[in-house]
Amino acid sequence: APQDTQVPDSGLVRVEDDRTGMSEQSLKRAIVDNLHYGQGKDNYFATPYDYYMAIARSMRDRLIKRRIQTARTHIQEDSKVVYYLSAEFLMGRYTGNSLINLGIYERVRKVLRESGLELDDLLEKEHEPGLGNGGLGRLAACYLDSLATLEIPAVGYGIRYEFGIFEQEIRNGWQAERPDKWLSFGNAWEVSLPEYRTEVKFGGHTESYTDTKGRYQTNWIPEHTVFGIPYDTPIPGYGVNTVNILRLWKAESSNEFDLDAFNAGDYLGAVANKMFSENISKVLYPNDDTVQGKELRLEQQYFFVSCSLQDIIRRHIYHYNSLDNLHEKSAIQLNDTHPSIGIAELMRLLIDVHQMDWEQAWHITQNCFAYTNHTLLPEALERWSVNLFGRLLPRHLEIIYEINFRFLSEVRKRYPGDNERIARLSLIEGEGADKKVRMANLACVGSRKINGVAALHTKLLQQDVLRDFYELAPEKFINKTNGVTPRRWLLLGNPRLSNLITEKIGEAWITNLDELRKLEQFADDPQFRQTWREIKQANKQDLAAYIERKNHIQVDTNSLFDVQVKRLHEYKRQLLNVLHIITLYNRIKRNPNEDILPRTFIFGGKAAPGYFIAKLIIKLINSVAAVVNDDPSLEGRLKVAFLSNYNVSMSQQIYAAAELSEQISTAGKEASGTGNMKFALNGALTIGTLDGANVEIREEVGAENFFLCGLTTPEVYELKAKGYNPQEYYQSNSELQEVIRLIACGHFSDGDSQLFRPLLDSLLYNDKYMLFADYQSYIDTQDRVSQAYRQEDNWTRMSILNTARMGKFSSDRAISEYCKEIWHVEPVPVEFKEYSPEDM
Ligand code: CRA
Repeated sequence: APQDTQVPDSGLVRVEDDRTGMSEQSLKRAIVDNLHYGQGKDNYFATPYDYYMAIARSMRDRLIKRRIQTARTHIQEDSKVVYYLSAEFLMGRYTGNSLINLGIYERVRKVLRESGLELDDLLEKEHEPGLGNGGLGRLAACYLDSLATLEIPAVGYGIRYEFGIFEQEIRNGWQAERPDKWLSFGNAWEVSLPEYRTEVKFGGHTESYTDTKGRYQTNWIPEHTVFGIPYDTPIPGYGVNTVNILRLWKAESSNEFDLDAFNAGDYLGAVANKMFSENISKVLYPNDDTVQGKELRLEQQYFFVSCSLQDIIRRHIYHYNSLDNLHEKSAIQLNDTHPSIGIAELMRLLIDVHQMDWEQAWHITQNCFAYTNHTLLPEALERWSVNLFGRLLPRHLEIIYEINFRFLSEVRKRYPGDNERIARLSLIEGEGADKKVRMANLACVGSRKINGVAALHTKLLQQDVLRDFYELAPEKFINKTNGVTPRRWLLLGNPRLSNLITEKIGEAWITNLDELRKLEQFADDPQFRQTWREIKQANKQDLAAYIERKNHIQVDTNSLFDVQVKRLHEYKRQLLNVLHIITLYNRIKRNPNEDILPRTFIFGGKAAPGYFIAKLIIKLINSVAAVVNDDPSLEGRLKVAFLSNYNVSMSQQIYAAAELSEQISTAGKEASGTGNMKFALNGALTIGTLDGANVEIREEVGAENFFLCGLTTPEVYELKAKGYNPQEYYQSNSELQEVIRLIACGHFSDGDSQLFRPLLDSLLYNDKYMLFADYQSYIDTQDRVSQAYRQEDNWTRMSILNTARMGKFSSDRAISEYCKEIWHVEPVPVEFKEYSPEDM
């Protein structure tokens, strides 16, 4: 277990200590108290879940006290606040993280153990809040942790989906989806604030009129109105008193039952509004890096953005009694284009509701917003049909046309006659019936800063996807390489390694990850290497036990743990990994005595339910596993394990046990990746392409400590330009042919030669992601990996150096850069005040 930081234990227990105290006795009393009065149970009736709830509530009490003091401090100091708008927050379990950030994990563990209870087991009773798909949502969660730790006033705004990312089951090798009913046993962490509910309008039409001061005004007469109810979850910083909040909106009907409709005999019509409203926050769209242009999705986006902006404005007016300085006191970050409707919504609120003139409103808007782009994939660019948009948000469409008119007038002055450029920059694409609103263009025009998420990604944005905007306003563009929080991804997820590190270099690394450099001095120390290996070995044993328990596969803990966990997507090339597995299989079949390094191939990840090819790749992995794992002639040298329902909690265990990290996307496709950082931080070596943040990871850890493979981005572009033909690679590579033929003949599908045909056809005749072009390089590099793994001492040295050199990839570094260069906000320290009679 992780070690505690210095938290005073006075030993005193007073009544109020039940909710704030940090001593062993206070914590014990708090848990009992919450068991009794929160769960209504005593130790005779309580289930492990009841104990979990009591622990969670006890932590929540401690955080709420600090939250109140944080909020007061921010107001007293007139602090500028960061508002992080994101359709996804993939938070993972809260309770372990709160114990860690409060610095009392060990103490609570000890207290429970005295009563025969095991903290780690109880924490597993928490249903993981999975309100995100993958990297983008998890990044938002890491950033909230860093914002609080750096004592920055901040609020995360999003949607309280009733169903988060679906639960994945593997049935007969195929992915099946089950709804994620994460709220069904209650949520100990949230507090609802119905008194701050906001009203959101949809549909209808607009009417113009001239007001009493002779000003031209517009009125929006909606078809529906919906309430947004905020639910707050406290977000504690590590080792500080700052507790920020994540505020998620739930949609509720503003008109539960339409009596007129009911009396007219229209029973279903009477509840239609209720159904429309409650649908909005019902379910997370399960697509990662692709859009599903559904009306409900736009409703979700507008719903949470409108609630959040109204909330920001309400708080601002309450404090300053004016909106003139809104942009001086708020920085609003758009996490991709999902919340970019906020630009039109803030204009509407300022102009229509708060009667500001256009120029001032536009100045404030442009200075509030900044936009992070997360992808170069064309299928992920959001474009809403003007028809649908105008039906749902008639007033916003007018505002967008006005923004566009003014913007394009400026562009015309700069580039007279360059009509193609003007068409590319326009917020509206196309003509006539299939006109589209381009959300990325709206985000660029309405923001003061635009950033990509890794150096290569930002460069490609400037050269490619957002080139015209870059040429127009290069000063807006900035890179912010992603980062991950060392609290969850090392301290909480890998207690054995954390303890060793702290023992050697002290605990400063927890909030200053560059400190890990001090481990370099032990990289050649045989004793240290030995301990380092033993820790990895112990983590591998834990994971092996998990795999056996959950997936019923026995794996050899002396084999190389070769891991690819991430969403299933063709560009991430899980299929290339499979081609390598089959290559090794063929080598052993050809020559049973061939000296092959034993490997365990671990996969995990969900496929979007409508993404057929991705689901077929899962089926292939499981089919290869079924053949390979049971073949006695392999003598256990190859094992394949697809771990079902990969999520944040599972990933913590996986990173701690991984030895080889697969980061093999086609160069130029993965914007950054963040799993790559978590693996290396936990001492796994990377096999990867020069893509996303891999480029910078390799720079930091040193080329000699990184297994590079595949084409570079310029090579990919070049090959594409001259006409890529997978056949050229296929015809000249006999080992590759053998692999493809084995799949084709039905070897992994009980003789069914049709099952995997779609995968093979796409490789042989199109191969959009150039697997064949990178096949040989990947195989050669994997062979080098196998050799290197056999040099145990040198492998350990490389592993230590990877961890030691990961400082740059802390989300604390990323967030400090955002603070200085984008948001212009400063830390606001918060004091912790004990109870006093004046509190009444
Ligand atoms: N799918 C990128 O693909 C990146 C994260 C976070 C992604 C990842 O390479 O690490 O964002 N993009 O920046 C995305 O969601 C809409 O685009 C991702 O998570």
